[in-house]
Amino acid sequence: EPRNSVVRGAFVVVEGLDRAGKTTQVQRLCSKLYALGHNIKTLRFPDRNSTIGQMISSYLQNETDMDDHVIHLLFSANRWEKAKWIEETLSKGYTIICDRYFYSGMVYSAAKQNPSLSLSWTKHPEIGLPLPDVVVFLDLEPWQAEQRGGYGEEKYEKREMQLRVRELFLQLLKADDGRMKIVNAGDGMDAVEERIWKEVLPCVEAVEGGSFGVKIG
Ligand code: 2DT
Repeated sequence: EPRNSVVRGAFVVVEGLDRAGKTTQVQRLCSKLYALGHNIKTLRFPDRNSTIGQMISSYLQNETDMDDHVIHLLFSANRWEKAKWIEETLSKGYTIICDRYFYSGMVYSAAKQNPSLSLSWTKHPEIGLPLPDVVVFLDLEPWQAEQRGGYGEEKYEKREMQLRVRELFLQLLKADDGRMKIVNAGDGMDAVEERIWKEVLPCVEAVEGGSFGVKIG
């Protein structure tokens, strides 16, 4: 059970390109926070367990084709399925560490260069979702990602796509209000872990101690 002194949990999002080490870093971050006595829940998007998540998974594995707008809205719906759970969990005092969120949703869809699917269009279905307190963007140059063993078989794991995704993440970062932190993920796991920790811990402590978030506007 969460500690009584916690006003609400913090909502922490980890974003980045494929092969940036998100999964490992999310695990390390969780165990460090847990060891300090924080109550932690994890989440990842897409959440492939729901019916919508299974449709997304089938799309990513090139088993089904869908219109670019349709798959975009399914990714968004997959977050809306969890929105209430996120709010309730935070208000119970759990800090949530989330592997990808609507930032991925925006940039991966906009990177397709569909003329009727601009970066600003992609944001609309996300408006009203719980807003993260801090977003760590694990930045990696695509050539570094490729040195880490090449990409997998899924839909977006191609160099051209990854280059555009990175540019769009950097564009979001420029327009951001300060909650998005860029972390160089090109070095060893331990160095990256330390950089993430420096960004996340102060935020978790501040939120658990009494500052409140708002919704995506
Ligand atoms: P993983 O490899 O992390 O499972 O991601 N994606 C993800 C989108 O296109 N839109 C989204 O809203 C989200 C959350 C990024 C699978 C792929 O799905 C992409 C990579």
